Amino acid sequence: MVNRRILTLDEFTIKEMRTVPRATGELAGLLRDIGLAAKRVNVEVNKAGLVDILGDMGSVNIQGEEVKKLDHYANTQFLGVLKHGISCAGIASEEMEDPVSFTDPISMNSKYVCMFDPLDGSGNIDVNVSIGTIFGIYRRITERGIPVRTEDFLQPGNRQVAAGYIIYGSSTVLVYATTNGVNGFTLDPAIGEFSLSHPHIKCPQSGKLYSVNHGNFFQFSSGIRDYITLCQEKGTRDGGPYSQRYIGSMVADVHRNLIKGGIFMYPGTTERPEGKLRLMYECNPMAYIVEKAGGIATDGFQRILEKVPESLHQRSPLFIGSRNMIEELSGFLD
Ligand code: AHM
Ligand code: MG
Repeated sequence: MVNRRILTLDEFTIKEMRTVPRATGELAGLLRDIGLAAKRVNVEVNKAGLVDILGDMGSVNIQGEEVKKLDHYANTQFLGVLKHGISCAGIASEEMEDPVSFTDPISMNSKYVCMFDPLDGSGNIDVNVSIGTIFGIYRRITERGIPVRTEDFLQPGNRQVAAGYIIYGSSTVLVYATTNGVNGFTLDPAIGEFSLSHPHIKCPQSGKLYSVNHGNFFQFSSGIRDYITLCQEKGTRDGGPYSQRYIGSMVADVHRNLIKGGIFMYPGTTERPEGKLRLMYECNPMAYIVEKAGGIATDGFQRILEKVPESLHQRSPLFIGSRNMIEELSGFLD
């Protein structure tokens, strides 16, 4: 007997698109392709300890960081699946210096481009800790029928039409947001389908979790240090100290805080005034998702989604999470 209470990712996206007048189904197709690539990456992540895919690939990416094998694999999967799909005109990725535009006639006629962090939290690959993929989808600016160009990718985050992430953790979860809201799907390994498990995700207005790399404490501004101290000393309006949780995979930290309520911070440091996270591949998609769930994302001065990007690989400080917590933090940032 088929369990018809289960709604798969494909069924859900198609159903959702049907509510949009004049929708062509391209976005649903693109999300399906991303889900397919994620399933392939998931298989490799799960057997990473068995085959010799672990460890450093040796090369150094354009951020000056070592590329691990699985990062490379994930990048190749997303690139390959979207290139051969029919709903994407090109992708930009944290792992590639330049965006790739797809030049076959079908792809050139597609209206969307995609930004990817193919495997976030790569430092955790070797040690069996949750890692994830982050993506943001934009409508191209150039007319259809020609290869996409840099300006199609270099758009502010508020131009995203959808964004999402996949977490390869104790279970594999895909969460995506559109103007209609945020929904989460858990991969059912028995049937190989992402099934709706977290409908209408809303970020609690307050929480009791704060996530930050404490090792950088003395490199933060005095305002941030004071806020962290408040979290530890007397907690908040609600009373009681917060609990500190920091996985080191931003996608997993933000996912937990999105569900339970909390704040994630990666501020600028004296060594890295712009912080570590990439605006286009990490901050913008997560900001879009959290805002659609009712939370806030800021760089300390302005909304992440309003930042006008100057380059594809630029970094940005990030403060993201429950509304009341970010509002409380902003008193310390002034
Ligand atoms: P990555 O994309 O190379 O994995 O780096 C981003 C990761 C985030 O997921 C995480 O929050 C952060 O780096 C951890 O950095 P740090 O070790 O400085 O706290
Ligand atoms: Mg990353």
